[in-house]
Amino acid sequence: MEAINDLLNKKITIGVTGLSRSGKTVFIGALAQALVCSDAWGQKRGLGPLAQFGPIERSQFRAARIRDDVHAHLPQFPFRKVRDSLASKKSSWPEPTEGISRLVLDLDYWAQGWFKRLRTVRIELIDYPGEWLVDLPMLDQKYAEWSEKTLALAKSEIREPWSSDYFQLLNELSPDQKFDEEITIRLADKWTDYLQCAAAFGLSRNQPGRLLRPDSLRNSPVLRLAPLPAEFIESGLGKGMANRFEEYKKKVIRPFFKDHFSNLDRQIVMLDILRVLQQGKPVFDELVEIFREILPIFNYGKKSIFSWIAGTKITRLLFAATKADHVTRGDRTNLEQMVQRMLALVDDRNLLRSQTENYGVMSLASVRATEDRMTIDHPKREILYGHPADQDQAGQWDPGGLPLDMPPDWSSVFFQFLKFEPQAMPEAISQGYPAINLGKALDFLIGDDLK
Ligand SMILES: Nc1nc2c(ncn2[C@@H]2O[C@H](COP(=O)(O)OP(=O)(O)OP(=O)(O)O)[C@@H](O)[C@H]2O)c(=O)[nH]1
Ligand SMILES: [Mg+2]
Repeated sequence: MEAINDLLNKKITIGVTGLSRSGKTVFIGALAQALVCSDAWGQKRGLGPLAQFGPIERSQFRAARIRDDVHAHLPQFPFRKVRDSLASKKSSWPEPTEGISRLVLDLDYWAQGWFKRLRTVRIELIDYPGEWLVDLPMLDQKYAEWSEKTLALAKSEIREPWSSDYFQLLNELSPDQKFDEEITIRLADKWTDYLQCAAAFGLSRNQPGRLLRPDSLRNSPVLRLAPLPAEFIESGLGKGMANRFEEYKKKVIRPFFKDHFSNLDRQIVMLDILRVLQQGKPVFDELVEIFREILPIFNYGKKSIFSWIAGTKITRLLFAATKADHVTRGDRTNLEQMVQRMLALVDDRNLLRSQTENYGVMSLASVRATEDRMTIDHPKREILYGHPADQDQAGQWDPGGLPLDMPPDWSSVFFQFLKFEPQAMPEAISQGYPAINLGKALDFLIGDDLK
C-alpha cells in the first residue's frame, strides 16, 4: 500500500545551495528537526521554529517522517549527526560537509475541502555546493579565453599573495612544454591550493569549482586542470589542457546542470552576506560579479540564455541572508534590504524582479545562537546576548550597524561579525532549535503545496 501511495503523492525537490560555510547543513538539519518535532508546538500558534509556516498556523499539519528507504543507494544528508552535535549537552556546530547529499521527508497534512482528507507531500532536500554553480560561465568560453581571464583575476591585488606560488611554478616551465600528467598534477595541485586560500578568505570567483569541492571526482584526471598564459597555448601542454577543459565542461559541468540542477523544483540560496561585509570591498565585488554571471540560470528556464542546458523547473527561488542572529533585531530588515539591493544591482535586465511572486529574500537564522536584549543605560540600544567562540563565557555584545547604502560606503562600514557558539538546547531533541524566519522560509518554498 505504501508503495502505491508513494507513486501518487506529490514530490517536491528543494535545492539548498550556497558557498562553503554559508549555512546549508545547519539549515537542513534545523528544518528537518523542526518538522519532526512540530507536534510540540501544535497548540501554540505563532511560536516555535516553524512559526509562520502556513500549514502549521492553519492547524493543517499533522506530522513529518524521515524516509531513509527512499534513495537508499545515494549519500544521505547526515541528519542524525547534525542533530547530535547541536542537541547534545554541550552543543556545537556540525562539521563541514562536502559534495551532494539529500534528505527525504514525508509531510502529512489535512487537505482543505468539503471533508477532511489526510494527504502526503514528499520533500527532498538536496544540499549541494554553490562552488559548482560558479563554473557555469566556463561553458561559454574556450580554454585560451578562460585562462586569460582567470590568470588576470589571480593577479589582482587581493589574490596575488596566494597565487604567486602558481606563477612561480609556471616560470619553471618552458613555453613549448610537452603534455605530461606529472606536470598537470603539479599545476592543478598548486592552483587548488591557491583557490582554497581565496575561498577561505571569502572570495567567490574560484574556478574550476570542482577543484574546491571534488566530491566523487576526487583524484580523477579530469580535475587536473589549471589555466595557462598565452605563450603556452600552442604547446603540447596547452593543447592537452585545452582538451581537458572541454572534457571538464562535457563530463563535469554539463552533467551537473542537466541531470541534477534541472530536476530541482524549488531553490534556496544561502548567502552569508554578513561575512562578506566583514571581509570588505574585494569580497563584496566578487560576489556581485559572480551573481551577475550565474543569475540567468535561475530564470526558470523560460527566456534564460542557459535554457539550452536543461530548462530549469525551479518555480520558487529564495535568497536567504543567513546568520541573522548576528545582527540586532532592528537590523534584520536592513539585512534583507541589503540583499534586495545587491540583487537589483546585479539583475539589471530585471529577470528576477519581473517574477516577484516566485522569488523572495529573507533574513534567516536556522539555529539562533543569540538573544535580543536592550542596554540598561539611556539612550537604550538593541544589543545581542551570546557566547562568542573566542570568549570564555556569554555576555552582551554590540555588533554595530549594517550599512544602508548599496554598494556600501566602505569607509564608514562598522559591523563586527562575531562567531557565536550555539546555546545549550536541552529541549531541542523534542522541540527543535530556536530560529528566525525558518517557518517563513519553508512557507515561501512549499506553503502553497499543502493546502
Ligand atoms: N549563529 C548562527 N550561526 C550559524 C547559523 N547557520 C550557520 N552558522 C555558522 O556557520 C557555520 C557553517 O554552517 P554550515 O551549515 O555547516 O555551512 P555549510 O554551508 O553547510 O558549509 P560547508 O559544509 O562547508 O559547505 C556553522 O558552523 C556556524 O558557525 C545560524 O543560523 N546562526
Ligand atoms: Mg555543509
